[in-house]
Amino acid sequence: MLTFHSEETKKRQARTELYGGTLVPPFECPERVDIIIDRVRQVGLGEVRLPGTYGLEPVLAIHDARYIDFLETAWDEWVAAGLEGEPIPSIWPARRLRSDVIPDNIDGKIGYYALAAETSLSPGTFEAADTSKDIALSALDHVLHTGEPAFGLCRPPGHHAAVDQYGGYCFFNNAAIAAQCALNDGMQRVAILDIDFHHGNGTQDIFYDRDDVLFLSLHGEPNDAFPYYLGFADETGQGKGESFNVNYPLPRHTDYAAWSQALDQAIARIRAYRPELLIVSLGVDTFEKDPISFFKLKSEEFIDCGRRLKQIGLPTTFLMEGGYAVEEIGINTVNVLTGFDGD
Ligand code: OKP
Ligand code: ZN
Repeated sequence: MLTFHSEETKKRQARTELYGGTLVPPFECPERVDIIIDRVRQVGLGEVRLPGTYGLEPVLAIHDARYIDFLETAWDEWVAAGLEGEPIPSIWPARRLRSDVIPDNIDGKIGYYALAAETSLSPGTFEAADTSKDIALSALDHVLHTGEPAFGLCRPPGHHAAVDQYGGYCFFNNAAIAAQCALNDGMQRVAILDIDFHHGNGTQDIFYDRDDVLFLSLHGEPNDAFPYYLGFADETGQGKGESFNVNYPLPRHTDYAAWSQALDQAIARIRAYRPELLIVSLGVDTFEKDPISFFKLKSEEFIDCGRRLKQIGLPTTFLMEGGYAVEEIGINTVNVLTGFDGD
């Protein structure tokens, strides 16, 4: 399988993440891509290519123009305001406040556009997100042109990013951008299967009222896991989109036996939808040793996951999302891909 990768993703080098009341080095660190690409080469997964450049038009097809502009200029505005740390929101348009006005003040804008506080902005974040989207679209293009699978080693990840909100380490929703491009290219139905530990709230929200994208997510139950306020089983879509959103919330300590049962249900639903393309939001934070998650998947079990995905028999684009057990992230990610390739 082909991999799309760029060192430009490492332009995001935030120093801080707000975690447990202290500022720590971000779990979503640039070394993640080094370790994954090393493993891709070590096992001989296939050729590694640089992405093409697609510009902002495909981003504008999903995200709000003023949100994109905000991400591009936020760091400079923050510095111009004389602020010294990294931009972290400290107030939001929460319940009982107005969310129909966007402040001019950078502090207010950050709160307006952020959905969570762990994700500090930094110089280079916009450029890294722009490249991450290029990687996703390059992987998609390869799949559309050849029918062969491809892996987009995206960083930063995308599935928490909504139309006009960033957070959970995500800025541009790579999977949503890719799905929309496939539809614009003439496809009628695209399925996005999100197997990251966390619910793909951004992707769900973007396609919630549509029937041309089936979104399915296996994740830690919202009662107990980030992003907490979306991802329940009763969220099934609305209007035309009714029944085209499927959530599989799972409890703490879920092991591969239970997780793969939910995966099989998701696979059956995907087959019934008869999509022309499958996009896999590939997070490996379901791993037993992930530092911020609570499922119990073992390294070898990711191979079986890849095998099951192959069984669906669809042109498939894998896009990297989360995974924070950095030491094993290469093994676990590439295990899914080799399982799919059938070695
Ligand atoms: C991004 B992706 C856990 C705090 C979690 C944010 C997690 C973002 C995950 N105590 N904070 O879906 O892997
Ligand atoms: Zn995750």
